[in-house]
Amino acid sequence: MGVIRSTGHLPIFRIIGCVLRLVACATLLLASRVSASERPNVLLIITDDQNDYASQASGVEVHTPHLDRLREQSISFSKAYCASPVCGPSRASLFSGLYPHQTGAYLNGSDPWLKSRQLDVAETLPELFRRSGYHTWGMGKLFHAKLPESRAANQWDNNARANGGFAPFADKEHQLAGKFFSVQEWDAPDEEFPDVKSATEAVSFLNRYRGDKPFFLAYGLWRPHNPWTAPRRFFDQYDASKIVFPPPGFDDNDLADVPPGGHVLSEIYAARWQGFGAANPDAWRRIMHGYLACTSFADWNVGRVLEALDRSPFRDNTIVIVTSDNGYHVGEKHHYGKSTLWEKSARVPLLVRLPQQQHRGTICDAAVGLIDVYPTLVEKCDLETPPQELAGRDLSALWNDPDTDWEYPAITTYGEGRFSVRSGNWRYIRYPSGEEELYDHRTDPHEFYNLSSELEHEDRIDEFRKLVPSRWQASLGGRNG
Ligand SMILES: [Ca+2]
Ligand SMILES: [Ca+2]
Repeated sequence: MGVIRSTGHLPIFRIIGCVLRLVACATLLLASRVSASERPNVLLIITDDQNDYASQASGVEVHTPHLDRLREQSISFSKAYCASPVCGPSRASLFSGLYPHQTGAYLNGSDPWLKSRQLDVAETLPELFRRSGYHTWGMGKLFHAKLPESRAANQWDNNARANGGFAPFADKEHQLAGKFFSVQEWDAPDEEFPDVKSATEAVSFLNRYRGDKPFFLAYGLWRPHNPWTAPRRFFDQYDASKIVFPPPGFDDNDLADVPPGGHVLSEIYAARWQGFGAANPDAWRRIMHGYLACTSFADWNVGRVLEALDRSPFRDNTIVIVTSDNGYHVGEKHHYGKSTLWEKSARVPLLVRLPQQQHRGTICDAAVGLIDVYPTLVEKCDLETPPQELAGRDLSALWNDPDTDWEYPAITTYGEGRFSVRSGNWRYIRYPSGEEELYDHRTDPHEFYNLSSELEHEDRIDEFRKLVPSRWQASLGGRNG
């Protein structure tokens, strides 16, 4: 009988077992769904040619209230650097997680996504987000380079390449102001600017998107890139006679200790700027006024999108990243433009606001790169593994533990063999001829004093030389500037 009872009970145990397993499965399934739905949204905002004037130590007064507010809510990287000091290559690096010396994309006009073998097999950030189950939405100046048709068509769910005509390029009539190098107050409606139109679209997306998938939203601005045209009210925020001038990073005799390789870069835009009359202090001051007005105009556009995010249901589960593709000289080192290996071209704003503003107000002084954005997003958003081996590192170690030893140098290159690195308190530069520069940022934040020939720094320079890549991918071509 005992056997019969026991056989009689077995089905009950089995049923209980089955139920328990079902409950466990359902719990796991639910948990995985919760975890998938808890993956954060991402709002990536990229301004264009925005240098470090808005940082507190710059000595330049610039009105960026939205960036200032975001800084209070974010982890702020005080030493963030682009991988390349011009638009196309910097963005190729940001969106691929590969350095220019790995892809050959050194110069603007190099068509990196059409020509580079490495980029051909790499996944872009939006491609990876999409493959990982995100809704991808892009608008404005993002890649600044053509992608193969099939890739362009498949990485943004909003078909950004066609939407509004501003992605990846602003078309000529929307760049505003006939001359590319000009300063002009604009009295027509705001909506004539591509940055405003793109921001309006981004605001509309945030207002209406209620999809099941988390989103990756990328908004690329054209400003403060020239032409320095902005609605008049942004010019009016500055009293032209009170603008700090010349800018604090200017020294009349600065280039005397710069080797010829540095002069070559500093002269890239010389002809254009002589045409503008920048050697005339009044014209130069006018350029500064235009650049500051456009920086404030960019900030206003960024603010519109941030405010829309904060009014939306996504406020507390979105990672916000605001940065720029490269910095800009407004006369510093006798240079008007980018394309150099100095701090003014290489340094960019980088703010990361985490969901629920975790670690808000943290200032991180480690030298980091835009190269680190890709791997950081892979980790934070639990993305699939991309096919390319990422060159950067997940930045979250820095906000999880501010005392982390961050021994990774922030590399900026411009052309084969032209190398620059920020590490600790130092900037080291090496040109293909072997000419070098070394600056001590503890005492020389504007890089006035080239210490590379001083014997006491020999060992340090030896260490920096070891960071120069042993292999440089052949250049894909393009143009300087
Ligand atoms: Ca740029
Ligand atoms: Ca100097």
